[in-house]
Formats: sequence, C-alpha cells, structure tokens
Amino acid sequence: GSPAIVFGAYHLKKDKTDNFYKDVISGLRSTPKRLNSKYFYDAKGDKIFQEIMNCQEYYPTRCEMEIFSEKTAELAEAIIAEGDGFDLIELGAGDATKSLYLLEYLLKQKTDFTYLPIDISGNVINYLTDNLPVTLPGLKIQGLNGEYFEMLKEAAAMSQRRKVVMFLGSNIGNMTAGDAAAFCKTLREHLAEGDMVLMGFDLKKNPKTVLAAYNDSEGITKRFNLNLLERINRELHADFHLSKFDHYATYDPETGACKSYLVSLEDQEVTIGKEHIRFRKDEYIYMEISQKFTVLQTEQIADNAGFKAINCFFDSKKWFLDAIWMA
Ligand code: AVI
Repeated sequence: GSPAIVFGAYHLKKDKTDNFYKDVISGLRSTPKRLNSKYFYDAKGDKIFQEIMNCQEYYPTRCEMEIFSEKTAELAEAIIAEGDGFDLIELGAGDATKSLYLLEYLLKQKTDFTYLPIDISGNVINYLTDNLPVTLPGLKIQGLNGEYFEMLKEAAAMSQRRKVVMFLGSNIGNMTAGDAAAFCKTLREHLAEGDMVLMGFDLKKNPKTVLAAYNDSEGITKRFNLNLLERINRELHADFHLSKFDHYATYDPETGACKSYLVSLEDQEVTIGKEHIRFRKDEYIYMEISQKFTVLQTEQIADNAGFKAINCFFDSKKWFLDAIWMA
C-alpha cells in the first residue's frame, strides 16, 4: 500500500541556497547542460518520489521490500555478531519502511542495538524520532539531521560500538561510477575493521523493464524531473516555462546507465536571478543517472573501497541485491 507519510516543507539555510544557486548556474552554463538530481527532493519532490515508488512500472522499491520482508531473519543473522551491541546507522533513511522489518525483528530477538537514521531533511528525522518509538516500543533511536559523513563522524563520537551502515534503495546508482567509488572509499575511512555495510543495488535486467521504470505511463517521473525546474523558479527566482520542456529517458544495456533528460521544445531564454541561460530547440539538460549493476560489479566496488563482500540477498526475480560488506 502507499506510505501515508507526507513530509512538511523544509526550509533551506542561507548557505545551502547559495550552493543550490551555484550548482544550478554552473550546471546550466556547462556543455552539455546538467542539473544534479540530489536537488529533486524538496517537499514536493519527496511526495512525487513516494508516487513513483507506488507506481506499477517502478519495481526497485517492491523488490527491496520483498528482501526485507521475506528474508528478515537471514538479514538480521548476517549483521548480528556474537552478542555484542551495535549501532545500526541508516544513510538517507526516508520513511524507513524497509528497515522497519529489520528493526522489529532485532527487537523481538532482544538484540542490543541503537538505530541512528541520518537524513538531510530535518522533517524526516523528526518524523522518525516521533513515530518509530510508538510503532516499535523499546526501540533505542537517535536521529541525526545533516550530511552523511558529518553525521557518521558524530555517530562515531557518540559510541564506540560496532557499526552497521545501511544505504538502501540503490541510491548509490544516482552517482557516477567515479563518485560512487569515492563515496565507498570515504565510507570505509569512516568505519573500523569489523564494521559492516548493507548496500542496496538495482541489478541489470531486461532493458524494457528498466526503461519503463523511468518512463512510466502516468508521467510521474516526468513530473519528478520538471519539479526541479519549478523548485528553481520558486527558490532562485527563475522563469522556466515547464510546458516548454519534455522528459526523455534512456537505458543502455551495455553500460547499465539509465539516464533522464529534459529537452527544450523551442529556442528560449530563461532568467535565473541575474543570469540568462539560452536553450536551443532540442537542446537537453542531463538530469539524473540511475546506474544498474551486475553482481560482479558490486563486488569490485566493495573490493576497490577496501571492503569484503560477504553476503548477497536477492528478491525472487533477482532484480535487486542487498549486499553485506565487511570493513
Ligand atoms: C532514489 N533513486 C534510487 C531513484 C532511482 O531509481 O534512481 C530516484 C528515481 N528517479 C526516477 N525514478 C526514481
């Protein structure tokens, strides 16, 4: 069913608005033009992403949900190490729907752990710290609102216990290969020997299945992409006409790269604050990559970053992988 959670509007601090402005201008001044999909997630973007996760064609959420609901015990056993207490950290926790299965199971087993969700959205953290202890009585939870690695440092300063870090949903696929490698290296540097990572990867599969997930028939993904232009209009005083852009998605089965673009339907000029950006007809903005992986590639990513890939959990179709890595 559809998660009933709607996150309230959140307000960017001044310095964050500056970064947003700089990133947007430099991206649109580049050739080819690009925008960073990390900016998709304002309050409205969060809601549209919820719609995507519930739509027919978007399979990754359902696949990973199946892993967490059907293989809860196996997952839990893989991350529990003889009797020691640990910190279960989740990067980009969102509404934690998948993790709930694991948290509930760990509580039932009387496992000694603290759940530390990390999210850039204060509303997400408030929601989780208000509601999870009600849903799961006895849960020890410490929410951390901020950037992933800054908050990881804070978590490490708070306790010396073993750490298990979850990064689900194939969020790593929204980074370029280089950024993903660097991200995993930095993650490894923030962990100690014996710590673990539980990482979600969307796997290569029939190209039509992948493409359909990013080109849904209801046009939800199109709205998701156009919402970033709307956000730029609102927050950076721009005048994008959304009807003058169309959404285009591609999937290359060789590289596993699924990419989203917005295509200008006419010659036009857009004003953003004091800047003027020209678009030629058919010129595109590269919006997002959603990389698909082979199991071997995920093992190579682990290896390069200094992790040992120790366990694989698949859904019944083998469309999605939750991998367990040991630092
Ligand atoms: C959050 N991320 C893993 C999603 C994905 O599948 O790349 C974002 C998304 N973009 C379009 N649809 C969903």
